Amino acid sequence: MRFDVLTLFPGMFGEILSTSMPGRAAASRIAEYHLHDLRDWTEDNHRTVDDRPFGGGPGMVMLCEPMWNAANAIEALDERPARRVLLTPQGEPLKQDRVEDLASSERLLLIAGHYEGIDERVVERLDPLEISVGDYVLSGGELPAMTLIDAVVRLLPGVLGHADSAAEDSFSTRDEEGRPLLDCPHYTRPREWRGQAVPEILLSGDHGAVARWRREQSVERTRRRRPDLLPAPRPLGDEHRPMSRQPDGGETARGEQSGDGPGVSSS
Ligand code: 9WO
Repeated sequence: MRFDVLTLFPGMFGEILSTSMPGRAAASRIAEYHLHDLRDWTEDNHRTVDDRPFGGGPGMVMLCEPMWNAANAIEALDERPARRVLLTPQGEPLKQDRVEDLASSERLLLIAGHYEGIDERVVERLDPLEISVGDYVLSGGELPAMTLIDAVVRLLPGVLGHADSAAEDSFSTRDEEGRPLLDCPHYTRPREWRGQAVPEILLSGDHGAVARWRREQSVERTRRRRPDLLPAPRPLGDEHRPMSRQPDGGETARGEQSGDGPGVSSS
């Protein structure tokens, strides 16, 4: 998979893309990274990439023309068509489903903006997928671009050391309905550390029981920490609403999660 990154700060990417999973992906030729300095597509002596905002206000806005010329020139470097992605706080919140979708592309062009923003006309003309990695403002889109690359390359076939650890971690763990769940807690040696023991069940050797415990931990953690990932709980005072029949003959209020209740769960 080919990644092109358009940025004012190509130097920010070196260590990240040459280390860990992104580094291994490049070393094994599963991914290639091409960094491009937006200033290379300026035409004036000062290599200007920004100007003052129409309508006034603080800060600077990135110019249309260098970004347009850069995107077109970069895309012409390889015949594979690139999916264009702009990293911006106004974008679609990045989720694992989108990461999986992007990992199926042959080529991505990631655009990292800077300053107070990018002239809207070039965004409209490039019509990129706009992606946000979280609801906070950074100084630029570079760290989000690296975040996206890291999330994508670890899904590429052949990059992982352990074949199924990508399929088992947070957001690859899913409930019966396919909704993402948080990961379960993990433990390694020693069995007791400064008075804290490892949960007994993990030492039991009963793989079925371990799988059930982990699933239950995932569901409980998700309920406590990220209830937004689960279906809406039944409103209070809703006890008398008609019940729908479950396949196992049990009853669950419509909209309530079909589970085994506290303490047990199916894996
Ligand atoms: C700056 C700013 C200053 C005052 C009031 C509002 C403001 N918005 C911005 C702003 O959005 N600046 C951006 C900086 C311009 C485009 C690149 N920058 C950026 C990308 N910051 N944060 C991101 C980002 C991208 C993806 N996911 C999370 C954050």
